[in-house]
Amino acid sequence: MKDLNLTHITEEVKKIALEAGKFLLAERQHFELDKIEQKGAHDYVSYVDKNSENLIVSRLKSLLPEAGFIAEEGTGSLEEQEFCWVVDPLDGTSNFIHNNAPFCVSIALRNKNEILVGVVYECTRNELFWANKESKSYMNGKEITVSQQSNMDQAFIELGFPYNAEGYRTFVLKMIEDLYGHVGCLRLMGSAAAEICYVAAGRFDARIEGFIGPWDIAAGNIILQQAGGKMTDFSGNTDHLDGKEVFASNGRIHNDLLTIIQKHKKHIKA
Ligand code: LIP
Repeated sequence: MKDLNLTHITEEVKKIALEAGKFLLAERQHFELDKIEQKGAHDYVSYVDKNSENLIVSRLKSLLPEAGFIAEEGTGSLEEQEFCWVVDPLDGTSNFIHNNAPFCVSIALRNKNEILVGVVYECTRNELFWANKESKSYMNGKEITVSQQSNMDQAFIELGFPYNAEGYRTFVLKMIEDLYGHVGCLRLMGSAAAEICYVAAGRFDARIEGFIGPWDIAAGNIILQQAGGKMTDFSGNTDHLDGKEVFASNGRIHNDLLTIIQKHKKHIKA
C-alpha cells in the first residue's frame, strides 16, 4: 500500500474545507428559498450543495489524483481504488436553507480498511475539527477529548431525525420515551457530522441516528476515535459503518445506551 504523508494531506484538506465553508457562508448571505430542489420527501438540496461538492472534488483530485470518491451529491467512482475520499459538501442542508445552525463541510480519506484523515468545518461557529490516524483530535488547534461522563442520569445526548420517517419514527419515539426526563438532556440539531464532533469535544456524551449516509459520519468517526470516543452500529459492531445505524459516544456510557437501543431496534423498518 502506498505510504501517504498524513500530516501534509490533513493540512491540505483543512484548507479545502475552509475554502468550501467560505463559499457556503457567502452563498448563505443571499440564498433564496426558490433555489431548493427535493431529492426525496423532506430531503432538500440546492446548487450550493452541488457547487460546494464540485469545488471540493476538484481540489481533492489535485491533492491525491489516484483516489476515488463517495460524495453525497453524486460524485463517485465504481472502481475499488486503494484510497477514497468520503465527502459531504454541506451537512445540515435543511439548517442552511433556513439560516439555522449548525451546517458544515465534512471530508474524510479512507483506504480499504480504515479511515485515515477526517476534517469537519462547522461554518456558523467557525470551528475546524480534524484528526488523522497518527494524531490526536483538535478543534481550532486545541486538542479535544470526549467527556468523562459515565452517569446516564446526567448524560447529554443528541438524537437525529433522518428523512426516512416511516422507517425510523417508532424507534426514535420509543428512545425519547425511555430517555426524556431520565438523562441530562436531549438535543436535536440536524447535522450528524458536526454533532459527532461535539461528542469528540466533550460537549455531548452520545449521538444516535439511523438512515444517514457514509458521508455524514466518516470524518466525524476518526475525529471521535482519536478523541477517545467510540462509534458502532445499533448492535455494537464497529466494522462496515455505512450510516444506516450510527451510535457515537464517549465510550463510558456506550453499553448502557446500547441496551436501550437494542430494546427498541426491532421497531426500525428497513
Ligand atoms: C443531514 C444529517 C442529519 C440528519 C438529516 C440529514 P444532510 O445530512 O446530517 O443528521 O438528521 O436528515 O441527513 O442531508 O444535511 O447532508
